[in-house]
Amino acid sequence: NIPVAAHPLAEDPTDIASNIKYHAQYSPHFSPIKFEPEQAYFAAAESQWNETYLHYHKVDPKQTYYLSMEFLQGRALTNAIGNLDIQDAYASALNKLGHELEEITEQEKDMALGNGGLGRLASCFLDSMATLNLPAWGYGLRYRYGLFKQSISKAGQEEMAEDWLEKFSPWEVVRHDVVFPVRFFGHVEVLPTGSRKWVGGEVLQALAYDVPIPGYKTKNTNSLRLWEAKASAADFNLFQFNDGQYQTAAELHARAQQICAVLYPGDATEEGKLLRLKQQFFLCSASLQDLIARFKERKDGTGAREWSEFPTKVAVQLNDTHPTLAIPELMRLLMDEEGLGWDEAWAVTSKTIAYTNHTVLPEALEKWSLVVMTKLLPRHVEIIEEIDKRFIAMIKSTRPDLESKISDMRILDHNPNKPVVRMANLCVVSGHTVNGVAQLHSDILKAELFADYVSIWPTKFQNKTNGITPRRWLKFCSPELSEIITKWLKTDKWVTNLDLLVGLREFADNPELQAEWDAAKMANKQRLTEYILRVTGESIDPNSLFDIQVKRIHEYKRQLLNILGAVYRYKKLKEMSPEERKNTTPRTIMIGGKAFATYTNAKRIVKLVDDVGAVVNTDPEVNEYLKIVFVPNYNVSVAEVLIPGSELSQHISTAGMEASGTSNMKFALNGCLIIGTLDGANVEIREEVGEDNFFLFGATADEVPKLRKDRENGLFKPDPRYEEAKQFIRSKAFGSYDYEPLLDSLEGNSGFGRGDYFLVGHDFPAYIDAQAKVDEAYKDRKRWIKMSILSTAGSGKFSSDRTISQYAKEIWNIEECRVP
Ligand code: 26R
Repeated sequence: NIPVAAHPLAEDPTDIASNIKYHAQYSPHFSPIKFEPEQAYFAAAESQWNETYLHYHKVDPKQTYYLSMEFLQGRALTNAIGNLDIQDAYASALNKLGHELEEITEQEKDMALGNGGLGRLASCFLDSMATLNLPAWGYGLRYRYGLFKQSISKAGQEEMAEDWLEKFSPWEVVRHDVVFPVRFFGHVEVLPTGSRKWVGGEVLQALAYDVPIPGYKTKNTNSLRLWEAKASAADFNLFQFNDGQYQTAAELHARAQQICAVLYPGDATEEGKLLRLKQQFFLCSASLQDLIARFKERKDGTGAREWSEFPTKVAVQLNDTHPTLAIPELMRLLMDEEGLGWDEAWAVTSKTIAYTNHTVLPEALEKWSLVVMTKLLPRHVEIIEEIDKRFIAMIKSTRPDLESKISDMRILDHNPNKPVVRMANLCVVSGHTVNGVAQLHSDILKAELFADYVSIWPTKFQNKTNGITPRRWLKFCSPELSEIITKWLKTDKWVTNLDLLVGLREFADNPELQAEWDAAKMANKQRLTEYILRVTGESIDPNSLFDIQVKRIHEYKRQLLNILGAVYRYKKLKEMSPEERKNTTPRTIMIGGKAFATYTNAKRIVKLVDDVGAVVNTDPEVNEYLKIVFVPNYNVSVAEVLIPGSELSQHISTAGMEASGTSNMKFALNGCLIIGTLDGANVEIREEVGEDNFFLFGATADEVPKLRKDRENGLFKPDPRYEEAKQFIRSKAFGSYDYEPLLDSLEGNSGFGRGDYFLVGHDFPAYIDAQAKVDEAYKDRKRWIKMSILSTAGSGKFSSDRTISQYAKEIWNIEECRVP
């Protein structure tokens, strides 16, 4: 008896239900019987989305464009209805139609167009931009296949393509009228006027797909614009076709398809590298053409605007060096297409572009072969060479003291064997602002990586400590805890003003709050227990301490330290009498994360975790006290189950190597205590939650270089407990897989090893001691719950709303533009 009709912006359950019925029947992409609740939401929200666009168009505020090769959006439905604050109405609408909200949300595939921290940060930023009513859009690529799906077999990690578009995504709209040409290869021609023009080569079309980014309880709905590559119909030459040259005609189409086929998988062959460079340029060129068109179209629509006005209307943020080609591409468009001179174009470009660095790992600092780049982008190489030349001239004339540093500081590295373009240098020289992503990281950038530039441009370098959206990462993923917080703070304003969480401190000892807190955490642990059973077949004990490390598998993140600690714990448990075991703190250690397919040591770590788990979990002597589980296919929606159910989480990278970390913030916000090193944002989290509520261990960033030297000079004395743990693995206690190469990487004298570059051996004893403190603290239930409450109470700083407000004020110079 529910009517079938469309109700824009429905809030009433019956209206929502009739919306859903309407779209199930009339939406073009589905057979009439197919049930599509997301479609119904979408149509309702579309009017707000259009209103936002029109409002920005009318007001013409300065707008930010966040250029990123990665966006890790995860699922959209819970977030969408939560932001409209219609969860309850929506759930009861679905009930009227015989469905459960949870079952419906589970249907949605994760939009995983990113690898890890950098991609998820971009998505949290979009959420905050919309919530803060900022005119700010994301630009990215619409990869046909996102991050691979991981499964664990006897052989270890296996990768499969993840087909997120399998049954079409209801969360995107194709804009057939938004298409820009993007050229590759070709050559540069000098026109009679003396100006230069890039011609020839192949021209592909960039087609826009828009994903709506709703703000929390605000009308503002921003856009994430994703580009897809197409060959134009004109290129599909009928004459060639008739000539039987089907191959030639179809080739461009095939090459177009390749560009957005897959998210870059990491290390790659020379061929793969060219494709990555094509992807990067494709994103930059399409996005810049689009935002320039918008700049011209706004105001009076005549296109007659002063170019000097451009930096007062447009801010472009580069998410790491991946979109660096935006710099020479903006220069090219301004000079070759719009007729500006070098100085004018340079003034506009350098006032528009800013760069965020996300890593100091040398292997992740992008360098592109000059030979490859010259073939693909001949005009851009000319421009880069000119920027380089002018930079060197500037140093020589104004800073002769830096003359000896020029070869390190310049953009081109003319190494005779392999000349390269250093993308980070190009960003630092060309951008108006460079920022790191946590205080320690920004300090390291200034003191080391970019030290020479700091003396030229002392005010160019900033810190913007990362943040996470409290909507997805608390309110929606842990409704139980959220309700308790709202009840005790007597307001739900913390959802958009996370600093209000400090108000919980005064109740941290209150037994009533503690009981409610405990119950909410237990409910989340129960949910996690069911999840683990479902995906691994392993039953874990919700009364044990839930200890989680989830992140990409990397040697610097030291999952190996975690598993060596677990092996040591297992060995000690085996040596105990049954009576002694009863006095220990039962633990469930969960480890999850994906390894790059070609990163062999990372894959060995995955295999080791799984092998150790297989032995420990089936050992009747100990498995009441210890379980070790590898959680397969870690992604955003898995994180939404793991993080609320966690009690201890591990952020144990070698100090100085993790730029920030962002899951550390999500765990802390969810009342999970951290065991960690003084690295990345851990430093600031510890400051905020209080040092009594953080299990600290390990060398500090400034100690690391000397420790490495000492190690090289044979001055490292391994702790016997460390030797014992490694020996236990070598004894084949966990199967016959060849762990020698992995264990050798920890030794100083091996062909495989880097002489324990990541200092696992040095930090091991301190780690074991810190873990013993965790065990003790957990035995005192009241104390633990209090620490958990204080962890949440101290997490206010880590809202991405705070981070984005700082970017808006201190880098972009943009203001809110609220849709009335
Ligand atoms: C160039 C290519 C090989 C490449 C290198 C590195 C592609 C992608 C990356 C990902 C890096 C840059 C990344 O994800 N960095 C992470 O950024 C997070 C958000 O700022 C930080 O929290 C995290 O510490 C950092 O590792």
